[in-house]
Amino acid sequence: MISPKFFVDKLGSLGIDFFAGVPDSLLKNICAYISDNIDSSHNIIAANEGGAVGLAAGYHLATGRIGCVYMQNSGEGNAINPLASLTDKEVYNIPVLLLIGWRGRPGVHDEPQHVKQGKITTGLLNTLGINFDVLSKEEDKAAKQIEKAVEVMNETNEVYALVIEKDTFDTHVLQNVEKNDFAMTREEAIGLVASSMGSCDVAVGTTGMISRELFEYREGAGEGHERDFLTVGAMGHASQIALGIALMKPERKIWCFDGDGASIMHMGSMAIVSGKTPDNYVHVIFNNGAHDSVGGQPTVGLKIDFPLIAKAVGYKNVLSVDDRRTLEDALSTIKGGGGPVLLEIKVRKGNRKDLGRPTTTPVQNKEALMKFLEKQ
Ligand SMILES: Cc1ncc(C[n+]2csc(CCOP(=O)(O)OP(=O)(O)O)c2C)c(N)n1
Repeated sequence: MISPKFFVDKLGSLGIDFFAGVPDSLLKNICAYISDNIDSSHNIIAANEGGAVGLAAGYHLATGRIGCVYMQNSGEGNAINPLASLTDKEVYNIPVLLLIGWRGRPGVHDEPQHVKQGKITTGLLNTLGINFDVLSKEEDKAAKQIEKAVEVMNETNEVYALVIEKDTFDTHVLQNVEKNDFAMTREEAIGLVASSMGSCDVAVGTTGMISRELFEYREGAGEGHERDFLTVGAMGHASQIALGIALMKPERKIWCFDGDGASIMHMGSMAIVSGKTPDNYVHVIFNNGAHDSVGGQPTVGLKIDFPLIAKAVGYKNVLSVDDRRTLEDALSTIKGGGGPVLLEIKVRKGNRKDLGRPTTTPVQNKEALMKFLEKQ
């Protein structure tokens, strides 16, 4: 395995000391090391991976130096547009070093949402004409690959990618943790919101622990899962899936169970929700100020005012709560109607260690929900 310090020092010795990206569980150790050791003007956790490419491009324009963008391979989709129309050699020809966590690598068991992306990870790089190496897990070999990447980028000004397999980096536990001590855990808040849903209501859960905790809540309550769409991939799009359902099923209340990281990833979608004025729409953001599902790296979630943003784009009702009592009050207000509603629930970071995963496949989940939506 490679020590994160070795990797970051090696990049530094070759002039790369600017980072931007979206954290990933497979890159957890290297992301944690970067967070702990690189100052916040040289490590920017971006809203999405395309934004990170933009940041590295701006950094290059201002300094002539090369920035490093880290991402899970699911982020390739968000990054393709700036990679094809900004940094590409046929456009501005701007060098960026990509560090791509390879979830779902063929032959390695992974969750369903990573299987397809794992198969196309290197193919997408080939299609984009981006040179890449799969980073060796041995430091001396990895050092040579990094040297080659930087040499190619210096010579050609082209983007270069290092694709990272599982267990490439040694452990580094994030030290620089921004603590919050809100009264509720996310799981407790999810349970309270789910238990207040009406019998015809639908929930659309975002990527990561939120959907897993919603699934576990139903299991614990002895309920079925047919009313919940658990969006295992497509991070940041749960609010639009919920909107698509809400517009077609105006007689049902549709709840989006969103995260702060996910809603920031495609925040413009909030303006599209309010623009359609769905009075049956409730957007709940479980705000722990972190990308908790992939290692707890900070988001700007607790530094921004979600209710004010929602109000500004036109949500009819906005509420922010941070304990059980105020949440219960908010849920009874929501029962009175008046959507679209934005409910921010400030929660503690962390999850139960024995948290399970949905036992149904994505297709089973979809079919059960569609059947549930047909009934009235
Ligand atoms: C496009 C994309 N980038 C990155 C990821 C990896 N990822 C999965 S969950 C997650 C964090 C979600 O954070 P948030 O929405 O705040 O919810 P929390 O985990 O804190 O409850 C990330 C970054 C992903 N699935 N898709």
